[in-house]
Amino acid sequence: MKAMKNIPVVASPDGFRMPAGQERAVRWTVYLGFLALAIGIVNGLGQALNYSRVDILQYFPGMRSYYQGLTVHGVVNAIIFTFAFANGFLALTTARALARPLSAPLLWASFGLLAFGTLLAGYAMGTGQASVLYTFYPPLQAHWTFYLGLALLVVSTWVTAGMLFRALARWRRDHRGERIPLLAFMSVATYAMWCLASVGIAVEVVGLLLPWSLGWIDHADPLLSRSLFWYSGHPIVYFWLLPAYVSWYAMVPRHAGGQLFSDSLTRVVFLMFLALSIPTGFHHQYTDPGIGTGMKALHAVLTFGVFFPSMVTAFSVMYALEIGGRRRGGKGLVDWFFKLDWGNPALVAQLLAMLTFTLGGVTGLINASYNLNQVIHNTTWVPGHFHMTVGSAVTLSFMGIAYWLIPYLTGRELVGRGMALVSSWIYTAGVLVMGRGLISGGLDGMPRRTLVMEAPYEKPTWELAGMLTGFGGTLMFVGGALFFAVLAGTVLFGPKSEHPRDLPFTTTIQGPARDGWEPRLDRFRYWVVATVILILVAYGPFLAGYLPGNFTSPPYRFY
Ligand code: HAS
Ligand code: CU1
Repeated sequence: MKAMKNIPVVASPDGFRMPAGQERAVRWTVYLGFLALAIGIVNGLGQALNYSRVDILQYFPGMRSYYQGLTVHGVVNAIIFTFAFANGFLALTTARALARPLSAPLLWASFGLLAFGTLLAGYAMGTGQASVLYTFYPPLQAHWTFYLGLALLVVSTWVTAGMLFRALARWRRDHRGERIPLLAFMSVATYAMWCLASVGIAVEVVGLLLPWSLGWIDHADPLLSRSLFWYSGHPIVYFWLLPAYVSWYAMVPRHAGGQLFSDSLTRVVFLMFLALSIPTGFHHQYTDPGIGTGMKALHAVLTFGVFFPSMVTAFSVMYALEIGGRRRGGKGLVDWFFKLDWGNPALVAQLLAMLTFTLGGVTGLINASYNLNQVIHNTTWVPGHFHMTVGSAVTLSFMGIAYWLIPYLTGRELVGRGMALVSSWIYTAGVLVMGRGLISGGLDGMPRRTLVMEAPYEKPTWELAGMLTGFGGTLMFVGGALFFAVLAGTVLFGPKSEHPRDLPFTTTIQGPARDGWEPRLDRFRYWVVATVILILVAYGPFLAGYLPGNFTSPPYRFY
């Protein structure tokens, strides 16, 4: 069975479409995500310009403070946009991969929860009653609608997860002994990871913060809340990233005219993310008192572990690209790279996403080092890092996906291909310039989450870093605006397309084996048990020593 040349990553490679009503739900979910991104990008401009001492936030309707803007920016970009995109995109990939419909009521339920959660959290943030940032650490307290909104956003991902798990279980019942189509495997593994990961934030929000904001509990426990938050807060970055990886593995090789190297290796990568994403949360809490040094060191080591599947991804994807480049006439060591189709907006956005992500990876390694972290923690280095990961690898990839997904979902052709290409380049240039500003400023002690314009302790050397941050952020905004022009143009004015349409999925060179050890990769149940054991090892000692907690902190509202 091995070494076959052209194995599709989906069942029924000759074509399948979701029923129109279900596709409509996916479309609206994706729209909601991009609407959130649009709001987030406008706020992002305000945040970046703050570093170059230009205050445009004062002109935003209803904007009372820097922290309100920063909260909106973080929540809509990092939570609403990413959740919506994952819910819509991975529902579509799962249905296509299994070649079976999902459930229209569940798709709409997930959309409805997302929309209602957005409204509730949006109300709290928009009226200035939740300027607690996207990490919402107590003892800062927000209006209860903020916490309830967040809870609903998480529940919407659970509804999607349940729907995907059910579809897979039914597919397996009808296809006994068959390997799960790779595209479905990746999509479901992503949600399996997130289901285990989101328990922390759910317990924190529903069990502690919501009752506290309603006055049912008088005091909060900051350390317990932070630990529950980061239990979910590290793996959440992979919930953002993995839909992009689904595209890099299953679709980008096709855009590039190449092929994916190995089915099994890809499955191993996703299983490593399942197992290793969660037991690493303390790398956000190296400076928190109350957590043992040994446990922090364990999380540091496991963080280096979860670095590994991304390294594998880098080499795997590069190989797929190289095949494409060589098929297009590329010769020698690097020529293939330039022979790639640099005129295809869907490909270019994702190639640029990969290039910036290499820097995101390098900075992540420095964050993860227990000792080096002391230098950069709570400085602008950290937003430097995450704009080269979620702010570009993920966002640019989702933009790239949109360039074929929106035409696929609307039956309209992409308008403004040139503008789409320019958008990606400008956005990337912006991320790199802003990243340079934030990273160097961070090394120089420039604090994150600070209105530097009003900081009395500013260092003269922050001037250049701040200018680069503001300038780069402006470029990102321009790139983003061009993206939205393309998106709106396509949805509203794109010419109706005649082509038969399918998802642009790739084939693998080494297909899935039916015998030997490889079919065991598909036994999610065992991998989930292994993951739970690892989580108990990583969090058990802390919780056993700390619970029932120290609920001593009164609420604070500084806004
Ligand atoms: Fe991180 C903080 C460690 C990845 C997001 N991270 C953050 C925060 C966010 C975030 C939002 O250990 C701030 C949270 C807050 O508000 O306080 N991060 C890591 C590590 C990784 C990592 C080790 N982070 C991400 C991803 C994110 C994300 C992904 C979003 C999507 N991060 C940390 C740590 C902190 C942290 C600490 C706490 C810092 C502190 O003190 O507060 C790794 O997963 C990175 C692995 C990445 C790679 C790169 C692989 C490259 C690929 C592209 C290949 C290119 C190709 C192109 C194929 C190994 C796959 C071919 C082209 C050619 C040129 C040929
Ligand atoms: Cu992390």
